[in-house]
Amino acid sequence: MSLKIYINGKLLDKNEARISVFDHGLLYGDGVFEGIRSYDGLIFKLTEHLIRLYESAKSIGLSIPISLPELTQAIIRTLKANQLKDAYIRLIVTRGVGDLGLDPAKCPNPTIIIIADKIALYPEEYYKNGLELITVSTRRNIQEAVSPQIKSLNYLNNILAKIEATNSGAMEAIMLNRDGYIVECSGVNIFVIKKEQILTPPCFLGALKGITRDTIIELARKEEMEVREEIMTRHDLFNSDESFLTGTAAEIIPVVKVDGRTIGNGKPGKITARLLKRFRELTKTEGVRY
Ligand code: PXG
Repeated sequence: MSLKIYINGKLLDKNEARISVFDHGLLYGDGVFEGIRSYDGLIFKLTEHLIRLYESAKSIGLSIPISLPELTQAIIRTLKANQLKDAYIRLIVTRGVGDLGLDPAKCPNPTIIIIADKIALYPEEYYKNGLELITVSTRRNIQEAVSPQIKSLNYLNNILAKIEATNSGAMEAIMLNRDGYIVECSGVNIFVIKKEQILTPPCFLGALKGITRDTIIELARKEEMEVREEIMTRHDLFNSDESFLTGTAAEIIPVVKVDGRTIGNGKPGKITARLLKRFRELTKTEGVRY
């Protein structure tokens, strides 16, 4: 069975699912997106993802033509049409078709796309052995240009960071803000554990307010652990006891090396493992059923 893709209310075969070359999503990266996961028939943190999508859209002056409940139904329809229980859901809203020219007023109808596919899991060895990170020279977008809170279709900032990391043989890139403080990686948030305190960079420095990040903060506080948003430099990371990355697709991945410095004892830490366990328990019980 060929994958069915939702475009503006229609479910189309993967081979027939096409958008115009005049769509401003393509011409200018003018649009927004979300990446959502479902676990065994439960969509995890769906409302949180949708709220973030509507907020990204509002920020770029894009009015999503259907309501949040309607979009929820469209997602469920797409998941059911593809008989997917464990899925990665890619939601895209572009400015729509216009002519050659930046003016978004030329695009009366936004394009809504929902791709729901099997989730490509990260190799298990990352969770078991941890990842190596490298600091890259590409700085995170500055808020005065395009807010890092907008999940826009222009992800070049993050892609450039990812390319730098790959060229240096690392899986992920640490991105600093223009002042040299740690903010996040190319598509995941970062946490540092020092003396049993769980620390993560505050969003105002330039990190996306990740939904997995928020979930981990909540889980850790429920476990009576101390969690704080903290302004950190590479020095703080080098001298941490544990570190891990969070994101919808990645969940929680331990970090064992940063710029050649071993973190803790070079093995994934105990607190990281405990949080991953709690997180996986939560994904089994919480979510929108379909
Ligand atoms: N930082 C950035 C810059 C992101 O785009 C995260 C952190 C993690 O946030 P969540 O809410 O997922 O915990 C993201 C997340 C994709 C894709 O292909 C999605 C992201 C990043 C890279 C690729 O869908 N989003």
